[in-house]
Amino acid sequence: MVQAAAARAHTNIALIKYWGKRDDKLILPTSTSLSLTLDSFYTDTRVSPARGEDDQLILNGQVGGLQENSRVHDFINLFRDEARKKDYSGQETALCAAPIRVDSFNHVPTAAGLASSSSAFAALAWALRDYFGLADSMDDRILSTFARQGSGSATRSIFGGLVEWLYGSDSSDSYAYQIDDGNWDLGMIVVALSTEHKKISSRKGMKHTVDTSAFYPLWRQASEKDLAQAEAGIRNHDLDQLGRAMEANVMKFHATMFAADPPITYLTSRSWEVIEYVWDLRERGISCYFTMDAGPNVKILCHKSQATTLAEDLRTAFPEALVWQAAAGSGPSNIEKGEWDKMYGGIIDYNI
Ligand code: 2P0
Repeated sequence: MVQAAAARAHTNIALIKYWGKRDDKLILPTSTSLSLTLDSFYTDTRVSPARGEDDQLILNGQVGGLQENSRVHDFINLFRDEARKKDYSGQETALCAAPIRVDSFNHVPTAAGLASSSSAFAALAWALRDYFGLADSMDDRILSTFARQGSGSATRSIFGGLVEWLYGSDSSDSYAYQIDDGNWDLGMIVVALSTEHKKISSRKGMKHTVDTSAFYPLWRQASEKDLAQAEAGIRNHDLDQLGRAMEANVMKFHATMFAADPPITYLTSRSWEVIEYVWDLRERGISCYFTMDAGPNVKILCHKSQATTLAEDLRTAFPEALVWQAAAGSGPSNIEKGEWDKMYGGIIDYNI
C-alpha cells in the first residue's frame, strides 16, 4: 500500500455504441460496444490521503461540485470494500477508512464533446487499485468492471487501441479487453462545432431512449450485426469495412432517439453539413467515415496517413469549427511522483 498513487488514462470514442443500461446501478449495458482509445486526449489523476473528514474531488485545481463529489465518493467505496476483504495489518486497515483526496486534470478539450468521464473514471480506477494495493487480486479486466461502475464508457478506457466491452452475463463478466492495438493506418479527426453544454446528458438521453423509443427493441440485435462487421474489418485491417459498420451503427443509434417519446436528437444542421462533407469526400475516393456521440460534434475515422491533409481540408471548409487529430492511444499508465510534481506541483493548492 502506498501514500499516494497517480495514473493517466486516455479517452475513447465508440465505433459501435453503448446506448442503454440493463442495470442502472451496476451499469450493465444492453449491448456489446467497441471503441478506439485516442492518444491525444487524457486525464491525469492522483489519489492521496485527504486532510478533512470526507473524500474530496479537486478537478482542474477547483473544488468539485456536490454531485461530482458524491459520484467519486461512491466509486472510491467500491475499492474500499475490496480492500477490506484483504488481510491487512492495522495501519493498512486505517488507511482503508481514511478519507481520500482526488486531484484530477482533464486534457480533453471541453469543446471537443468527448466523453471525459471515460478517461476520468479509468484514471481514477487505475490510481485507486495502486493506492489500496489491489494489483494482485485485480487484473485489468477485473479493473474494467470497476471502472464500468463509475461510467460505462470508462470500462473501455482501461485498454488501449480497439477495445470491446462485453454485454456479459453479470457484473463479473461485463468487462473490456483489447481486440487489436490499432497501430495500423487508422486515425480519427474530431470536428467540434459547439462549445455549449449538452442539453440532455448521455445518462438521461440513454435512459429516455430505453424507456420510450419504439425502435429500441431493435437496437441490441441490429447493433450486434454491426459489431460483427466491424470486428471483421478490424481483423482484416480494412478501414472501409470497419468504417461502413461504424456509420451504419451511428445512424441506428440516432434513429433510436428519433423514435423516443418525446423525440430527442443531438444532431444539428451543422452536424449534417459535416456528414455530407464526409460523404462527398468518399465519393471522391477518400476513405473516411463519420460517427457522433451525445452532442453535435462529428468524429471522422480515416487513414492515419491522410489525417493531416483531411484535417486541413475540414478547417478550410468549416472555419468556425475546432479540429483535432488523433490515433490509437495506449491503456492507462502510472505517473511517478517526480513526474506528477513537475506537471502539477506548481498548480495544486494543497490547502483546499
Ligand atoms: C459510448 N456514450 O458508447 C456512448 C455513445 C455516448 C454515446 O458512453 O451513464 O458517460 O456514465 O454510463 O459512459 C457516454 O455515456 O454514460 C457514452 P454512463 P457515459 O461511448
